[in-house]
Formats: sequence, C-alpha cells, structure tokens
Amino acid sequence: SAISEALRTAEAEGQLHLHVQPKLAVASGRVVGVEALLRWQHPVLGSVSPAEFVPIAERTGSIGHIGAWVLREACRLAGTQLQGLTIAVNVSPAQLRSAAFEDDVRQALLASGLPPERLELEITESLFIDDAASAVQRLTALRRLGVRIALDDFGAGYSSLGYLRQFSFDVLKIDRQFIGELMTRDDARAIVGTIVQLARRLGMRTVAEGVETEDQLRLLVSLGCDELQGYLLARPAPIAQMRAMVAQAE
Ligand code: G
Ligand code: G
Ligand code: MN
Ligand code: NA
Repeated sequence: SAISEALRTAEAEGQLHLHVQPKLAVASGRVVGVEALLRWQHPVLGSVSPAEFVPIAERTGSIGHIGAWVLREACRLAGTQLQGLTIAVNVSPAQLRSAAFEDDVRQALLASGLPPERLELEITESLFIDDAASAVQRLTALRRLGVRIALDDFGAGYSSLGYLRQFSFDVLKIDRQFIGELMTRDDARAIVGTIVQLARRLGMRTVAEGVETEDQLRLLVSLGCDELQGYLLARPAPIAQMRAMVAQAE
C-alpha cells in the first residue's frame, strides 16, 4: 500500500517526530517523567496516527528500523532536554520479540549517555499471549540493562494476574477506559482502587492514564494512585512546548 511504501523512507526523510506527554507525581506535585509518542508527518498523506501505521510497520518489518529510531531519539531528548526526568517509550509485542531489540536499547543508552533508570519501556499484556516464558526471558534481559519496565493499558485486554507473578513490573499503567468511567461507574472506581492496592502490595508504582477532569484527579489522589497523566495536565506536544512544565521539575 501507499502507507507501507512511504513508511520505509519516513525516518530517512525526517518525517518522524516524538511528542511528549508529562506524568505528574501525586506526592510531590511535580512532573517526574514523560511518555514519548511517535508522530509521522508525510508531505502527501498528512499526519498519520501510530495507531494506524504501527500495525502496518509490524507486518512489513519497518518497525525494527522505526523502533530503533524512537529509542535513540527518546534517549537523546531525555539526556539533553529533560534534566532528571524519565522518558517512557511504547514497545509493541512484535518489536520486543525481535532479536535486535535488546541491542537497540543498549545502543540508544550508550549513544546518549542516558542513565538506564531514566528509560522506561511500556509494554502491553498481549506480549504474554503466545509465549509467556520467552516474554519473561526478554523482559528479564532488558531489566538487567537497568531500564524500567511498565505494563501499559492494564486491565484493558487479556489481563491475567498471573503475569504479575511471572515478572515484577516497575509500573502499572491503569487503562484509560477505567479512568474515563471513574465518576459514573462504581465498578470502575472499585477496580481502580483495587489495582492501586494490589500494585502497592507487589511493589509497583501506579500511573493513571487519560485523566481529563479535576474530579477524576481528586478521586485518583484519594485512591492512592502514584502518578497522573492525561489531557487535564497536558496533551502530547513537541518537547519545545513542554519547557515550562519540565522546568517545574528542577
Ligand atoms: O498518541 P497516540 O494517540 O497517537 O497513540 C496511539 C497508539 O500508538 C497508542 O497505543 C500508543 O501506545 C501507540 N504508540 C505511540 N507511539 C508509539 C511508538 O513509538 N511505538 C509504538 N510501538 N507504539 C506507539
Ligand atoms: O496505548 P497508550 O496508552 O500508550 O496510548 C497513549 C494514547 O493515549 C495516545 O494516543 C495519547 O494521545 C492518548 N491520550 C493521552 N492522554 C489522553 C487523555 O487524557 N484522554 C484521551 N482520550 N487520550 C489520551
Ligand atoms: Mn503508553
Ligand atoms: Na496506555
């Protein structure tokens, strides 16, 4: 297709960019990290969402190249413009299963000089579906590099509490569907409260994603959630537009 053709050269043509979205720590009221979100601006196709092009890049194999660029660029940005903050990078299951991935992470850290604990990899639970044992092996190898591992969109899909015993994630990101229903559904509130307590017992931090209202923020604080992310605080934007928020972290 036109998209898969154009994807092949997107990086070389300078059409890829990272936006960042801040994460606020409840305890300190400060920005403690950002999530990197990939953007593709094509001269003819316009701006294409990663929700659309990442699955295509996975099928055609372009994801290896693109994912390595995302890692390099995220580490570079964090090292040069995000004093002390962590940067989180989304990694799809297909990327993680590739043999080259671990080396891409190592190279990105080396080239940027970023301390590994400032890089967080956000993976989704679908990684575990086909072969949980090898997923655990790969995550363990990455953890040995010193990077942090977050379980993204927790509760959205095939959540099994078993995954939480097979690998101890550093962070649980509570799926934004629950956050969106927090004020209107008792079950969403019960689930979020329970996830927060479970994470605490297992030594994981919790991040609520998709926080859009003050009411949600207040409730999440009272439920004991550690970090908040969402349009209420800031929409994903180029790092240059995030200067004021990031400076607040110093
Ligand atoms: O920010 P946005 O609405 O465009 O993100 C849409 C989806 O694309 C989300 O599921 C997000 O996790 C994913 N995504 C964003 N950036 C990246 C990236 O760099 N790599 C991968 N694999 N997925 C990404
Ligand atoms: O799958 P992942 O959680 O990585 O997806 C991140 C996606 O969530 C991106 O598309 C980002 O633009 C979007 N996002 C971030 N904050 C909010 C929010 O407050 N509300 C909604 N609806 N989407 C958000
Ligand atoms: Mn994410
Ligand atoms: Na998410």
